[in-house]
Amino acid sequence: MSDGLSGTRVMWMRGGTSKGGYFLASDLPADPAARDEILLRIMGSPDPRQIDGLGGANPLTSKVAVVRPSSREGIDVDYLFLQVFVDKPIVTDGQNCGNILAGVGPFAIERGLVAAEDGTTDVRIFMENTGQIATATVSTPGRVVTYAGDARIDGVPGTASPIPILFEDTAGSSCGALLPTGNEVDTIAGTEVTLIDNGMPCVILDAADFGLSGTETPAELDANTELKARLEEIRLLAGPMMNLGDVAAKSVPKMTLVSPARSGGAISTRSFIPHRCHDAIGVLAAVSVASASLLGEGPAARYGAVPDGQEKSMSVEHPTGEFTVIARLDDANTLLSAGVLRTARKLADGQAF
Ligand code: NQM
Repeated sequence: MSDGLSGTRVMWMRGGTSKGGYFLASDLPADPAARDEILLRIMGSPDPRQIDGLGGANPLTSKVAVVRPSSREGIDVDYLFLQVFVDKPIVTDGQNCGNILAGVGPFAIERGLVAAEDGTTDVRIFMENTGQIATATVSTPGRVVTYAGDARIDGVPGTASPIPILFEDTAGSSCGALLPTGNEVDTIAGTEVTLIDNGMPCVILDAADFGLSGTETPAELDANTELKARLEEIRLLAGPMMNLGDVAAKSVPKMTLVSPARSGGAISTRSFIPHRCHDAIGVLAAVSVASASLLGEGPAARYGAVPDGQEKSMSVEHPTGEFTVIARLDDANTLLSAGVLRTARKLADGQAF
């Protein structure tokens, strides 16, 4: 364990379309305040450029996974996700992250927490932020983790080894219920929204209600100060309605504008996380948007082109491509599980200061 000044062991990884530091819990102080102080210093926060640290000056590249062996029955490792704010001295465990999750399996095997099989290795992960379980399948030919492969995910150049992830029982992960207000549609500050949590608390909004087509680039949306002010007004009101309390200093709920799919998918999105527009969309945010499309009414139901059958392949379009969610439903159309494909890559392994 480190005091941070003498160096802290870390593996830097890309997980899906995010990037960050992966730590063994035993390599960090147990006290959260001491831990967060080290993480802020390693990332270079607070500073919009994170010039004095390893963070990439974007919420998507200022992320941390803390991993420990699990004492839970049938679970290999426990994973705590921490968002290190870029420009504020805040480290929060108030949300989960399905992209950083993609690196947890390879990291756990590389650090010797999970024994690799020859071929592929299933890693059962307890997600501490939400108390839920995911199973990630890691390529391990010859019992060694391989990052090279043929899988392609939008938002990441090139190809890498596939990491399929299966989520079960994600409904109400942070809000206590899939629809925390009990309604498919609520009206906040005069705008119709769906408040939903199927792994990530999301406010689903109709892009048209903001005078937008939904095809704007993240840069265009980020420059739209009037839009941002309206979204934040709605977000602050939505927080308590979603059982999240005061969300002024929290990274949830995410604000997701939806519009009709343009490239043959189920729906098109622009997702704010929550103050900056995502270049793609978060994993569990995509699962939550897909779930909102399955409802009877609301902005996502309005536009969602939902395929038939109990197993639905739902392509959620985003600024840099699409994200396919394989949704498995029961006879009552309740989502039983969601499958996603991610990749990850080890970037560096050593000591951070
Ligand atoms: O929704 C960004 C990401 C995420 C979170 C964010 C994520 C998820 O793209 O599961 O993956 O919403 O801050 O990494």
